[in-house]
Amino acid sequence: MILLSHRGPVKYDRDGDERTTSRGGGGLVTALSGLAGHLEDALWICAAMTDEDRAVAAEHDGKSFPVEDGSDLKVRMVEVDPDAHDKFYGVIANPLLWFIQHYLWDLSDSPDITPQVVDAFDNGYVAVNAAFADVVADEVEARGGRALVMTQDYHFYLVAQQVRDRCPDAYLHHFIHIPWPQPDACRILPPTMREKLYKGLLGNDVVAFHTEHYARNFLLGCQELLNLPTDMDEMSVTVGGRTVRARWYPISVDAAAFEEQAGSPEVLECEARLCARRREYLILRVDRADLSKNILRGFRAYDVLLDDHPELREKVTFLALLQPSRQDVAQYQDYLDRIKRVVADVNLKHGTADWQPIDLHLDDNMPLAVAAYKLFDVLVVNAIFDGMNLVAKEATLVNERNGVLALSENTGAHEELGAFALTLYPFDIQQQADTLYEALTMDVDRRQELREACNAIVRENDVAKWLNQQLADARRIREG
Ligand code: GDG
Repeated sequence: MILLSHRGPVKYDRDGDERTTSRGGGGLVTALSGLAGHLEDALWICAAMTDEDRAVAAEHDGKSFPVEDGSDLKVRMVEVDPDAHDKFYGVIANPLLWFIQHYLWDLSDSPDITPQVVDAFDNGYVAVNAAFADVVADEVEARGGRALVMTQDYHFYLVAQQVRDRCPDAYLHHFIHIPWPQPDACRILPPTMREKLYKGLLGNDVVAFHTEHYARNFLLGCQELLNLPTDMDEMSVTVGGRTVRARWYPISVDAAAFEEQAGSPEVLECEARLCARRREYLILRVDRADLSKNILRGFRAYDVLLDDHPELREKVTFLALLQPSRQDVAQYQDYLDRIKRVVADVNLKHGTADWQPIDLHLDDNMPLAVAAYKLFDVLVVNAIFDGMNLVAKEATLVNERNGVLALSENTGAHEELGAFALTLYPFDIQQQADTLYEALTMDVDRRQELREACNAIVRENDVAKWLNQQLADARRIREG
């Protein structure tokens, strides 16, 4: 098996004379890392992100090497021309594609498809995808041309078609971790660009998503934008005499590993600190500081909650653990500033000498996040759109206070957990404030019932099932 994703399972850095190793960030790496090590002869291809990654890659002549974590996993870090990478990543993947797929553009004003964007597409996205497709095809050929390739996410929509041209017997599977939007959203891109992206993906045997809804949107796009014959019962599309299937596999977490982490000394230490300063109620959110996560409206809803229910003052804290993200993209820098401003406003308006209504942390601190998962009374996940949202699943697994999940209807997780959560409508501020109040004041038996139901679903549909179902389908389809 060959895995391809932009970020890999390890990241190398340098601390003085020492080389340091850390796990790559983000939900995708979290989900895949635990699993890939169990697969025999798995190779994970990724981009060399840091100077030290590039040094490690050079030490191995750009070839694969074992990850020193006791598993069988090998990694191949691919060095990309920095200028092409900036265009690929900073102009096209984030923000252009990310914004289209999460419906984030304010279309009266942006995006402008300028010659610079076209250049970034041709000399960034297309070029970087071609470089990775070459590496993947080399590795497939080294395995006799019949490997299983599992490509991840929105960075690599063009890889499959190029690999297929060189390796027609490979089995190509692409999992997309973010929403697939309705066809009209893709009309932001000129036909040349959007057709290239769709056709690239159609080089796969299976294009996979978190939910059936995204899979349908993809097939509708094939129908409406490319005029291809689709079968909505079989969930497939015919292209160049081949059948390409759209499938859905809800991603999840490694329940056992996560519970173990929840009992680690680092987490227990953070937990003690949080307990020492907790008020009666704890509202929590844990997110990358990403525009899709709807952080500003979450704070505005909390402001309304405090206006409507003065009896909650000094009794509740909104703990917001946000990891700064994509600071090379202007919209994300601006978003962080806006977050800080709205937090300052709410704290100034409602705070007292010894009570800060919002406790904002802007850093990368996974032990603190896990400790907070154990302690919340209400978890807020009010994303504008979110492919799945692993935070909702992780928190459900380890919470010890019958905490209530307040979950946006526009997350993939809502398809599985929505029946046992309080649904948030992410643009409706009053509804979110009212729902927070409902969650905070819900009787304990009902809270326990909901938490146990969510917990059972996450345990049943864990990340091993996510991967095994994809592998089983691959076997079935291959054997035909
Ligand atoms: C994308 C899609 C989809 C939390 N605090 C820290 C930290 N975390 C971890 C969480 C969780 C992950 O980050 C976030 O995962 P999400 O799924 O919530 O969100 P995205 O990063 O946007 O992930 C998403 C996912 O891919 C998988 O397919 O569910 O819809 O957008 O695991 O525990 N990680 C680190 N430091 C922290 O402080 N390193």
